[in-house]
Amino acid sequence: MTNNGIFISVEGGGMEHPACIVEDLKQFVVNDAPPTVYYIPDFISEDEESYLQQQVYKSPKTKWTQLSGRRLQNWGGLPHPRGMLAEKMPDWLRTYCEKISSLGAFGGKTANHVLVNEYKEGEGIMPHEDGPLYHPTVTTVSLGSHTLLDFYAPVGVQEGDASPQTEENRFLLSLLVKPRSLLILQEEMYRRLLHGIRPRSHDTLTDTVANLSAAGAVPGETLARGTRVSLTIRHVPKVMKTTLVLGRK
Ligand SMILES: O=C(O)CCC(=O)C(=O)O
Repeated sequence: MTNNGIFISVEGGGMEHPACIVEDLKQFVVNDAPPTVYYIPDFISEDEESYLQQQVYKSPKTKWTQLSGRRLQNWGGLPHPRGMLAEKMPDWLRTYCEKISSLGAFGGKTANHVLVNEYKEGEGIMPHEDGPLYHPTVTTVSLGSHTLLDFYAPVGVQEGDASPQTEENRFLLSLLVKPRSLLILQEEMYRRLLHGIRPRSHDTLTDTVANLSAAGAVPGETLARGTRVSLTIRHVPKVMKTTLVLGRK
């Protein structure tokens, strides 16, 4: 069981997973957002959160890549159009890949890729799409701090609307993701909209936050950001088959 009472069974390798989101998760759909967002507060316990933070910070320094506005660790291999050269997932992440896959998040497949992002207070990520290398579902476990994830319409033809397509004009909604929550994005939220995190140190909540009540927040509230670590857990369908040639002839 998770903290939230969702039944999850985790066994050894090669287990079967449901081909679509399990019935128990439907209560967590965010109805005020386009299809489909599941926001599950307290998906992990405080002990699990501390354990995961410890594992992230005890990973070798060489696992970190510093980018402008955040740093990240890549686990499972580098996704590539010709196929990902898969790397062994460490046990501390494999447990959560299995747990989330057992909710039916990846069409019956098992997550095989995790990006760990660390954002210090005031950092963020530019609006972007996750693209076609992944099964069209992104699942995110948040550790340490909340953030606001912002969603934007793609740049494109806007019939009958001549207003400039600035980021501000394309902004549609935000989601409040609190520490220990699990967020699942599918369909239009994954395939069409862009997502990003504004580089802020505080968030004042308004009714543009589609999951305010589900996240236990009220309009007008101001939340101070701390260091947030996110585990972005996905499935990369195309994996390269490699032949290991040992020794010389
Ligand atoms: O940290 C997050 O929740 C978002 C991460 C993200 O968008 C990405 O890694 O592509």
